[in-house]
Amino acid sequence: MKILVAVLGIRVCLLFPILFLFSCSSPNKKSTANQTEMKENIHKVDTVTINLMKFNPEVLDVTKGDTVIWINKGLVAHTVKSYQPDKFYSDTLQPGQMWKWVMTDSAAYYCTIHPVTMIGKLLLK
Ligand SMILES: [Cu+2]
Repeated sequence: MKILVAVLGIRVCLLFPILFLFSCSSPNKKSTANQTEMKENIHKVDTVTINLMKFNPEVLDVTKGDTVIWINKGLVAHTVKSYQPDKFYSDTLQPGQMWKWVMTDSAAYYCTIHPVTMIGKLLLK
């Protein structure tokens, strides 16, 4: 009888580490999958400040799916319009207002109110 109990005890002792290994390996796989999923779903938010009659930065590197927010911190109204027709065109941004666009492609743009001096570029990486 004592031998039987000892054998059972050894089996139980061996069983727990095996169960522990299985329980640990499963979440690790899930975690790796989640991290990959998160990387695909995370997009940056970039800001272009409009001030002193300029877009700052004038040239911005972006990744497809990134959101670009233009914030008018100047004293007068501005717009954000792509040179390429029908790509994007903000409403008039009064001082303090902002406008955003989700990037799908590279684009050069300008302010329709100050087209000579206010020019910017978004370069898709
Ligand atoms: Cu302007």
